[in-house]
Order: sequence, then C-alpha cells, then structure tokens
Amino acid sequence: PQAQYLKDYKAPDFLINHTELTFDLLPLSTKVSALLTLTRVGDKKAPLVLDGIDLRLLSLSVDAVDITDYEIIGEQLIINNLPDSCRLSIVTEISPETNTSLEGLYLSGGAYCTQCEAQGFRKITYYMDRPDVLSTFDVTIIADKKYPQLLSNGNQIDSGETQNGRHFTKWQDPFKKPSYLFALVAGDFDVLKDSYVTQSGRDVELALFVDKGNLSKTPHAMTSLKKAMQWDEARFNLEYDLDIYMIVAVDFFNMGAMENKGLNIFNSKCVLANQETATDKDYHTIESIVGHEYFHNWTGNRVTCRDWFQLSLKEGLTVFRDQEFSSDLGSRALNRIDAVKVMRTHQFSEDAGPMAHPIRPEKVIEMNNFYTVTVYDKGAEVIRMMHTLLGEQNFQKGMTLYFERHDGQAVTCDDFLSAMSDASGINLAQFKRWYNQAGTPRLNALQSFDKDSNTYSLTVEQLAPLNQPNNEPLHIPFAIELLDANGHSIALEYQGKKIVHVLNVTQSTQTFNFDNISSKPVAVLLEDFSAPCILNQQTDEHALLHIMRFARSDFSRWDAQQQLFINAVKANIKSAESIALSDEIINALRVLVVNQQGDLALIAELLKLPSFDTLAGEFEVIPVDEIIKITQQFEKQIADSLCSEFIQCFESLFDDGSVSANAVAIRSLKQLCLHYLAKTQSIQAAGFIKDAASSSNMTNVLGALSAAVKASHEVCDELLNHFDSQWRHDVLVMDKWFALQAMQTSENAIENIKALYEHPCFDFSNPNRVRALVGSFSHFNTPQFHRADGQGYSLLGDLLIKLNAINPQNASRMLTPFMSWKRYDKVRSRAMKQQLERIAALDGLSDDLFEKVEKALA
Ligand code: BAL
Ligand code: ZN
Repeated sequence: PQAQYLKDYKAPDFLINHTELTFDLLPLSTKVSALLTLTRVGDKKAPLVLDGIDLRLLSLSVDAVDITDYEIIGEQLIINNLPDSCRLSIVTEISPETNTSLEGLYLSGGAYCTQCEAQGFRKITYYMDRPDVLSTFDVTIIADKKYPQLLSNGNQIDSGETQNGRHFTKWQDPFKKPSYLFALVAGDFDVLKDSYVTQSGRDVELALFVDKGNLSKTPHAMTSLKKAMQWDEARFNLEYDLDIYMIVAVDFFNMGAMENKGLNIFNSKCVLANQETATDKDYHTIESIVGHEYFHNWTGNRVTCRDWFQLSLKEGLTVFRDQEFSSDLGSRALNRIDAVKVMRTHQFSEDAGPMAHPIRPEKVIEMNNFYTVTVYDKGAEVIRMMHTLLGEQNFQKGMTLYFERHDGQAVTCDDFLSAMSDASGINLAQFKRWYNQAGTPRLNALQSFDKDSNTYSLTVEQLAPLNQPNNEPLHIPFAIELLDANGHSIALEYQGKKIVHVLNVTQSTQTFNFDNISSKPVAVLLEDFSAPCILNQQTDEHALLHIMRFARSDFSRWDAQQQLFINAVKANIKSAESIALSDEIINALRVLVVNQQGDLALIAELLKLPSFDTLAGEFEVIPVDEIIKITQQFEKQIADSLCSEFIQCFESLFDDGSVSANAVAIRSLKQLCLHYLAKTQSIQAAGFIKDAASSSNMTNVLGALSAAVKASHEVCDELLNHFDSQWRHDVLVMDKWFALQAMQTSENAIENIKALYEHPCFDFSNPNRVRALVGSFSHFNTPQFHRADGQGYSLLGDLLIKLNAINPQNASRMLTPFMSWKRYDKVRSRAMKQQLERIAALDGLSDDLFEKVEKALA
C-alpha cells in the first residue's frame, strides 16, 4: 500500500461544479448514473483522475459522446484530453448486498444506507473523492416499493412511480459539499416528526427514522437535537440552514454517527433509548453524539477540511463544542472527568505507542486509521487550551472571523489558528506546535516556600515525550490554585501585581514567584487538566487529601483522590509487603459516603479506584498481575471498612426513576454502593442486587448485574440467564448482556465467549455485536485477556483474521490492545507479538490492518 504525505498536497486540476446522481437500487446490481459538470482549474494538460473501488464501469461519455481515451489503473480512472469544461457521464454497477465493509453503499438490516467519510464515496461511483472538491448535488433514487422511504441530502423536490412498478424520489442539496458528506438511505422506517423555529424565525422540519417498532425509543434523541439547535444559537450564534434535518438510525454502522448534510446517519445505539432499555450513561452519550453531529453542520460541513490530514480541524473543534454543550447542560466537573479519563488512558497510550501521531498527522496509509483519540480528543484539548488562553469572548470573536473568512470553503488548521490569532490579537505562533508534534509532554513541578519573605516559587520544567526526543517546548496554559491551611484560595500576586491563575509556560524551564503568602500553601497544579500533559509532582498524602477536600475545582478534587490511589498502588508494588490504604484515606472516603454533600455523582466518582488502563499508564513495563491483585485488595478493604456506611447510603437514597440530574446522580451513587457491597459478606447485598436487577430501569438492572459479575457473586448466573430470556428480542439490549458475559473472569471465560459466537443474537458482520462481546473482553476483562497462557490473545487474533475479510475498519479498531505489546512482560509481549505476526502474514491483508501491524512490529 502507498502512503500519502501532507507535504505532497496538490490542489485539484478540476472542479466538479455540479453532480447529478441516479440510483436504481437492486441488492446485487445497483446502477449508479453520475453526470458531473467539470471545470478545469489547473494544468491545461492534466488528465482527470477519478477514484473508484469495486465498481463495474458500464459506460463513459463526455458531452453525450462515448469516449475511449481513458484507462483504469488500480483504484483510479484516468481520462485524458478533456476539454476545459464539460459534462462527464459515468455509469457504474455496484453490489450493496455483498458489501460487508459498511463503507460506500450497503444493504444491511433490511435497509440501503451509505457511509462515505472518509473515502467511501469511491465505492459508489468514480469521483474526485477528496474533501477540497465541493459540488452541489441533485439525486434521484429509484427502488422497490418495499422501501417506502428514499432519502438523500437537502430538500425533496419530486417523487412518484416509475413505469415498471417501482417508485422514486428526487433530492436537491443547495449547499456545495464534498463527496464524504453525501448520503442515501432507502428503507421502511417508523418516523418521529417534530419541528424547530430558529432564532431568526425560520421553521425547520425534524424527522427521526428508526426500525419499525422503535418509536418509543426516539423522544430522547429528538429532545437532544432541539437542545443542540438552541444551544448552538445561544453560545455560538450559529443557526441551522436547511428546511429539514433528518436522522436515520441503523444497526449496522462502523462509527457512532455521521454528519451528512441534512441527513445524519446514526448507529442505532446512539439514538434509541427509553428507561427500560437504556442506561443513564446511554442517555448522556446520545445527547452528546446528537449534539456532535448537529454541530458539524457548521464546523465540518459549512467549513470543511482541505485534505484529510486536517481532520482535527473539524473533529477536535466539534468534540470541544459537544463537550461544552454537555457541560453547559449538565455537570461540568463530571464531563471534564470523563474527558480526562479518555485522555489519560487511551490517548496517552496511543501517543506513547507505535501509532503516535500529531493531531495533524503527516503520513497516512489508510485514512480510517486516523479517526483516533489523538485527532478527536487531544484535538479537542488543543482547542480547549486555545479557549483558555483567549477566553470565551475572544474565542467567539475568532469563530466569527473563521466563518466570515471561510464559509463554503475547504481549509486547513492553520486557517483556523490565523482566525483565532487575528481576532484576539494573541500570538499563537508557538502554540501551533501542538499541531505538529506527537507525544505527551512531561512536566516536572518543583515548589519552594520561603517563610522569611513569604514567597512561594513554582518551577515548571517541560520535557519532551520519551518517544519524541526532538520535540520543541510548547506553549502550555498551566492553571493553578494555592490553598491555605484552612482550605481557602490564596490571591495570586507578586510585587503588588495580581497574577492570573493560568500561567503561560513557554520555555523548557520557567519559574513563577508569588508573594504575600503567610504560610506554606498547598498547590493545585494543572487545575482542570488545563493542558494534556503528564505532570510529575511530589505531593504527599496530606496535601492530596487537602486538595480533595478543598480545591475549588471539583475536577481537581477527583484528580487528587485518583493520585492518592495511584500512589498507594505504586507503594505496594515497590514494597515487599502488602500495604493497605491508610486510615486517613479510608476516613476521607467514609466522610464522602456518610455526609453525601454536593453532587452525588461526583461522590460516586471520588470513591472509584482508577481503571487498570490508568494504572498501567504509570509503568514502563505494565505489572499486570500486581495491578489486578492490589486493586482487588483495595476494593475489598474499602468494601469491608465502609460496609455499614454503604448499606446505609444505599437504603437512604430514594430514586424516583426520572431522568432528572438528581435522579441520575442518586442512581450512580447507589450503583457504587452495590459495587462495593457485592464484594462483602453482607447478607443484605444479595437482596439489594436482586431487587435492583428486577427494576424496570435499565440503569439499576445493569448496575446490579455489573456488580454481581465483577464480584463473581453467587447470584450472577441466575441474573444473566434471566436477562437473556427477557431481552432476546432486542439486540441493542443484548449488547449489554454480551458485554457482561465478556467480563466474567472465571477460568472458562474464553470457552464461554466462543460459545456465545453461536448465540442467535451474535453476528460477526455487525460491529456493535463484535465490540460488545470481544471488545469488552479485550478492554475490560484484564485477568482473562492477559492470561499468561496467551489464550486471550489467540481469541482476539482469530477474530481479527476473520474480520479482515468482513470489515477491515472494524478489524483495525479491534486491534488496538495489541498495539502496546512492547509494554508487557516477556511472556505476554511474546504472545501478543505472535498474534501480530500471524496477522502480518495473512493473504489479502487489508490496508487498515497492514498499517497498524507494520507500525506495531517495527
Ligand atoms: N465524521 C465522522 C463521525 C463524527 O466524528 O461525527
Ligand atoms: Zn465528528
């Protein structure tokens, strides 16, 4: 496979001003007629080079005259000697039913549907399948009447019957768009309709299409959409532009959702929810993804990317926007905690591994491999840092200027930075390095206090990431708070001048002084995770407990509590003897459970140990067995020490079953109590678990089952069997059951998963099923996936080989746990490497797997 490089970008030689498409839909032989209005804008002699994969070319004509002066080389159709402007007609045939890659046009779950980002349009017709070619589209869809709804982007302008008993619709999208935003859906759906009046008074029709029988699961997504539309007007002054906004939910989908202009296509798990079938977490995810796709209408669709290396231009910015949406509507602290967990586990590990890339990558083999936590989540952190440096007002001025300059264009990350810098007058030249440098910066914080002069000094040292030794110093917004002995915030000043709490760290070593401080302060450093860095600070238990109690940032309180746990795990690993959590820590946790002061959902978070992945990130060679053993020991200690408090807390909290923020918080704390109680000998635990498992609220049911599974509780099998018989008719709910099955740590776990491949609900061609079962196993069942005999790795290796032929994009995502093979002990790393070598030797290895396996083995 050929790598593409950012440095080789070349503007297109032709533009496609207008695209007319006619689809005659048949499962094995769909005819696609394309009529492209072309204008030459580059080299006079340049041929027209079109992309195409798995297409059967039926005819090719220019201005209605058949041509022969063309060649098909690999995945390109090259047409020579075209006039400077012409109409090119291309007729191809494709086979949606046999397209299991879920890219391009495919027929799955009884509906035709498309996925074109990043380069799926080339599986539909020959085209300049690149984001800097923007065209208006007219689309005609002809199909059997068993597909009553025939949808595409924009507005429907015609419909009717054909002479041979089929029917058709015609769609027109007035906005120019690149091919990746094209969408087509044909199916038989239930529809929830609604409407929205924009801030300028325009009526917008809203329609949500779902598989028959699922209407009761649509109101939450619709409410989320209207909230998103309103929020984007209020916070970003951005209004929707078409007369109709459609969302279609399908069960076979590689991603969470796709922002096609006016016709979003969603993975059904990111749409369908009611209290019986979806958890509070699902509700939150749905709201955030519906928001994310809606926000793309401006950040992605109205202004798009010049080339795919710029993906973070739209994704980092839109993730930032959806995070802000969730934070403005819900708990800012909990949203921040969730975002930082993703960064510290998945993103830091990607940044330290063989797939490390800057948020604007420079080299790509398979673009699908770059829809990463780096491009998305680190990309959002980079936008967030800009927001911190500029402030909300200047940031919004920058957004306004960005749209004034670039509406309707395909642009680069540099264009975005220029708009931000020009609008705010803030120099972002050094900040730009965040776009070009991979790896996670390491910061050392050295503190000193001089009681004679009442001066506190903080020295921040920036070290290049271990795997990127040549990185240059970054511009880092470093937020701090200083606490006095009573837990009060100390005003920051030096020599009579106030100091803003966000320090500008720009050099390798920099010292900041603060005076007028009467006693040694406790410093909250990198408050709110103000930059995506690894911070090394020597903060003792006393100081961390002080921060946990008093920091103004709830995020930083949680962060300190996590650090207490991390330090305790590390101390155990260093020591020959086992060291329990200190009485001070246990007492601090007791106060949280007993007092229940503040946000109950935050209390639940404060009581959770860091995940295996978080702890693994602390070690050069991951001590798998030790981490498992010590965390189990700590959980048991917390459970036993606070058993009566957990019982009391569980019984005292009343869940009214609603979706209010308060009810959600109550359920999360009750679940946390169950999680610990399941690990005790408490006679009440079994009763609590069984009661919760029989609730009509899925959050409670899943909380109970998850507690039982993780504690290998005696009620586990009975509850899982009951769940299976109750929910077999609902595959999305069964995904939760597959995930629970995958987390069972008994010795027959691998056999159990293989047996579940035969379950009537399981399907290798459906990414949701595969991720629920095997993805949950490889990510969350640490003891069994990392079995020293390598059987867990073989299970994943076998699956990847199978998926390579069915759905390479899904295979490549599922490969991720093997990417960090070098970080394990000899036995485990050898066993993982063997699986990678097996995959590397495959005949017909997809580009998706090739790129990652090659890097992993390098
Ligand atoms: N653009 C792909 C799906 C998403 O990020 O919204
Ligand atoms: Zn996105």
